[in-house]
Amino acid sequence: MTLTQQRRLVTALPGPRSAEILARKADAVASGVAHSVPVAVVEAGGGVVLDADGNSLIDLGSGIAVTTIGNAHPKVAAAVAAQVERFTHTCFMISPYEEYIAVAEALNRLTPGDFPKRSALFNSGAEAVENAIKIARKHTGRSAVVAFEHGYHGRTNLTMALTAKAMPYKSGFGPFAPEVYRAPLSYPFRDGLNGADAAARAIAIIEKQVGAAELAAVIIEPIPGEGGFIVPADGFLPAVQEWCRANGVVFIADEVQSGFARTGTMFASEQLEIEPDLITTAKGIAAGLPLAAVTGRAEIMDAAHAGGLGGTYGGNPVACAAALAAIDVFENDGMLERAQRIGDLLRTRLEIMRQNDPRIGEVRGRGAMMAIEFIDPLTREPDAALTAAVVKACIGEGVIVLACGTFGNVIRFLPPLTIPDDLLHEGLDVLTAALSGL
Ligand code: PLZ
Repeated sequence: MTLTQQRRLVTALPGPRSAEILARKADAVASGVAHSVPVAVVEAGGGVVLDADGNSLIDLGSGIAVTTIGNAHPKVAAAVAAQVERFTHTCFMISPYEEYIAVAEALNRLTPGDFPKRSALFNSGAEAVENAIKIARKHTGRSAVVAFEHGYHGRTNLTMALTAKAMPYKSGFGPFAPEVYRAPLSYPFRDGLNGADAAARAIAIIEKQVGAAELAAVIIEPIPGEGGFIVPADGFLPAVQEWCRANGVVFIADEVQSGFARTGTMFASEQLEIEPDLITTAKGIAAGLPLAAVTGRAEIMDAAHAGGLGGTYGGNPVACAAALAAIDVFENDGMLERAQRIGDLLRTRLEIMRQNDPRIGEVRGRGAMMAIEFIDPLTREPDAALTAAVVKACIGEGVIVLACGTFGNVIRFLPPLTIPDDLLHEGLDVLTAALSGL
C-alpha cells in the first residue's frame, strides 16, 4: 500500500483542480450521468481515495461494493499488467483461452450448492441478470418473471423492468420489457411479518397474479443493495425457494452487490440459507475490472443452444486475469474474517449511534454490508432529507458514504476490506458529528 492511509483535506471540495476537471465534465459528459462526490480522482487504495488537489478521502463505499479487496490491489495490478502484455482480446466465442475457463471453474466451486454447475461470463451486472433470465426462459419454456419490491437489477431495458424504483432508474425510459411481475418483499422493520408469513403473502400474490405454469423465474437479491440493505426475516428466502422448486420455477439470486465476501461469507445466500438454481455475480469479482457471471445448475445453464449466449467482450482475458487474482485474495488473504470483523465494528458503533439518536430507526446488514435507516421518530416515516444532508456533510468532511433505499432514507456502509480500523472509526466519528449537527 503506497498511499498514506489518512483523511486529509487541503482544500474545500471540490478543490481548484477538481473544479476545473468537473467543469469539463459538465461540458462533455451527458448530464444524466451524475456524481455524488465532487472530486476528480487520481489514485485510490487501502481505505482512501486521493483527488487532483491532494485531498485524501476515507472510502466507505468501494465504488458501490466493487473494490472489496481494495483499489488497485497489488496482486490484481500485477496480474492485469502481465495479461495485457500477453494478449488483450481474442473473443472467447472465436478462440477460447484458459483464464475464462479458470474463472468459471472457480465460480462453480465457490457458489453455494453441491451439484454440477456451469458458468458464463459477461461484462456487467445487468448483462448477467439479462442472461440469467434468458437461460431460465429457455430451460422452462415459460416467459413470466417475478421480481421483488425494493429490487435493483440494472439499467438495460429488461433489467429496468425488473428494478422497482422509478426515480432515477426508470422515469421516462419506458416502455419496459413485458412479462415482469412484482411481489412484496420481507421488510421486517416496516411490515413486522415473520419469514413464513411474508413468504406466504408473496407466494399468494405470485399464484394469483401470475400463475406457476407461466412463470420461468423468480429473481431476488438476498439482501437488496440499492433498495436499502433490507435483510429479510428468517425463513422468507428458503420458503420462496421451496415454492419455486415445487413448481418448476428457476430461483435466481442476484448477488451482484452482496457477493464475494462482502457479507462475511463468500455469498450472502449461505447465511440466508438458500441454494439458488442460478446466481448472478459482478462488482467484487474482478476488483474493478468489468466482469460478471451467471453460475448455476448444469442442466439449466446448458439449456441454451450453442451460440445462444455470448457477447464480444464477455469474459475478457484482462478482466479474467483480475478476477483470478482477486479470487486468490478472497480465498487466501483472510477476507471473509476481515468482512466479519468490519461488520462487528460497524454494528457496534452504529448501534451506539442509534441508541443516542431516535432518528436512526434501524441498523441492519451483514458483514461489511451494513446500513442505517433514517426516520421521523414520531411517525416512523422515512426521512430522505436528513439522509441527504448527512451524506453531504460527511462528503464535505472527506468521508465517502452512499445513500440508498427505495425511500432514499438509508446510508449504507460498504468499505473496502483493506481499510485500517482507525480510518473506519474516524469515518464513523465524522458521521456521528455530522448527524449531531443536523
Ligand atoms: N444487480 C444487485 O446492485 C448494480 C448500481 C449503480 P451493473 N448496483 C449499482 C447505478 O446506479 O447504476 C447492480 C446491483 C444488483 C445488478 C446490478 C447491475 O450491475 O454492473 O451496474 O450493470
